[in-house]
Amino acid sequence: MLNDEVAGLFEELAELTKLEDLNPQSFRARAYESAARATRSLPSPASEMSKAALVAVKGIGGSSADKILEFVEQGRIDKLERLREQFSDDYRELVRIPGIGGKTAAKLRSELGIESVEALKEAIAAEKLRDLPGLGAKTEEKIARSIERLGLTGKDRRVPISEALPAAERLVAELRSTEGVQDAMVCGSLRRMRETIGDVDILVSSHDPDSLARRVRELPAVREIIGAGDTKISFLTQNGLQVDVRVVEPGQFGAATLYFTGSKAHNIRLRQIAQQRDLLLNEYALADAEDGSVVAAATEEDVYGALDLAWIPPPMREDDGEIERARIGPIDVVSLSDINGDLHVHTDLSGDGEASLEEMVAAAAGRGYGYVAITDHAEDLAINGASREQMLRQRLEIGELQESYPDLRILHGSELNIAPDGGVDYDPEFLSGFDYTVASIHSHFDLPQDEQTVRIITAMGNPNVTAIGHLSGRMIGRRPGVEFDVDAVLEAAALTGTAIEINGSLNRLDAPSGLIRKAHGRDIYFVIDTDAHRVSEYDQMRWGVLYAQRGWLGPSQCVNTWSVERFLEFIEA
Ligand code: DGT
Ligand code: CA
Ligand code: CA
Ligand code: ZN
Repeated sequence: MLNDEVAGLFEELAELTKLEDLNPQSFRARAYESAARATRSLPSPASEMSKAALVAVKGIGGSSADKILEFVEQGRIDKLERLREQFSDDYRELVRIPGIGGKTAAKLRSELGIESVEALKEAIAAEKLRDLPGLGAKTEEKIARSIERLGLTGKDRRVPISEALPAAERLVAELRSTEGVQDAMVCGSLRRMRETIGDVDILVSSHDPDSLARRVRELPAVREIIGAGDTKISFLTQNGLQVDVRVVEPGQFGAATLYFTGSKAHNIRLRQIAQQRDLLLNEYALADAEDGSVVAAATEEDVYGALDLAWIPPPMREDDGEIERARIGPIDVVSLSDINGDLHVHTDLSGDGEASLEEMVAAAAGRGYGYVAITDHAEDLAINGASREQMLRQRLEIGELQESYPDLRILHGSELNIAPDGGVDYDPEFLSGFDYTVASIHSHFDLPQDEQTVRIITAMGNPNVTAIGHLSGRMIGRRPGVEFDVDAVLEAAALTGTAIEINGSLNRLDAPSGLIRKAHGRDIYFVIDTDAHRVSEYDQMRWGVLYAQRGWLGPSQCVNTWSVERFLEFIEA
């Protein structure tokens, strides 16, 4: 717990240092980022380690070690407190708007006194930005559009899932290890894998709900209590996340998680179905409307079952046809245990990759996968791309490694860059030497919609492109995706047999679920990838799978659930 908490503080330090240095590539910020990763995977609690032991860990330097010790001893890091004062939450939100970097934000603050998105919107309405040196009317319009597309508006602000989910999972783990707790679970929009969330909902079961609710107040993650009743408590975390925790008796846990997972529209439909059967459904139970006797309450399966419905995976609960589907029988969506390989994996041959080829391959084998594709960045990507010579050398290394892994098929691939005209790196002959390629958009996000559509379709038509990576290129909460004609792109995927990636990184979750759903039941194939740049990121498969469920993806349309033989036939074709 402590290590995660300290890691979170280092991440925040990195974010704020970029603002202080007016440089997103700030060297000091990078040092904090590696300290965050290193701290998260320390073998023992940081409080039990000496400074010497901390510094000996790769990624932790002397000054980071001092900060860890400072936090262990004093419960705070001075430098962080100072930066928090200098850069308010509102100001930090400002910098998340595409088109506004640290430098522009600093200019807005010094020239116009703008410190929040609200103030920025007012200044745009008054056309004040266009007169600032280096900005102009075009930039002003672009920023206005970004704000609109991101839906960033004051108190309605929604938090990107990448900020909320890891923090919520840590809270749940902490609650589970609290005395008197039987079970704890993330509910609400987060369990439904919405891209952004309003607040975090957590459900806890305990035989003594009242005293437990009191104990929740004392969790270290709690910064400020904003409301508390007998069995409910709402608070803000140290990172400003709003959390509702509710405690129920274990016998009510299923009815309660069902209710608080929502969506509201899904709940309303369930309640109507219950009413038609003279039953009452609320957060405590499904009960007989007349005598109040409980029909089902302990598990979600019980409640759905009593309504003659199959259990519905949470990401599907949006009242978008899932209830009709659940009447027919069990719902066959992809699950983590179906996954047989990861096809978008980087090594340290990519400038931004951290683990060696050996480490990434060993970890894939450790997961019991039947296949893995090593896909380092291709040469056109500035700084991070690998040259032809490096790629050929890697191919030889893979050939040698393969001998040690008889049960894991190691594919030599590459992540290609889709140019504005739809072309990709290298030449056709060199490309045909790869077993597998995933082509992605890494630049020119602002082209008009029809150009983006042609761009993507052209890449799909390339016989050397197996899959399209993170299709929209969005960074949730930070950058909207490219605009393209979804129907035309799906049509091209069907015609060319090019797979569409579902990228499991919480910053991306891309292709968007609406597009996945549109492909449901058609001859269009998806591949759920992690885009791992380090060993721990193989875990992102879990999120990719849950997000795919939001698009109703079944294993038959997900190529990396297939056997090695069937999968190899697919990429050959
Ligand atoms: P959010 O927080 O805006 O991202 O979205 P949710 O879905 O997490 O909504 P939230 O936190 O207001 O409430 C959590 C769940 O509680 C919601 O998904 C369904 C349930 N719920 C809340 N209010 C109502 C209500 O008025 N009626 C019903 N049937 N369910 C509700
Ligand atoms: Ca919520
Ligand atoms: Ca809530
Ligand atoms: Zn990648």
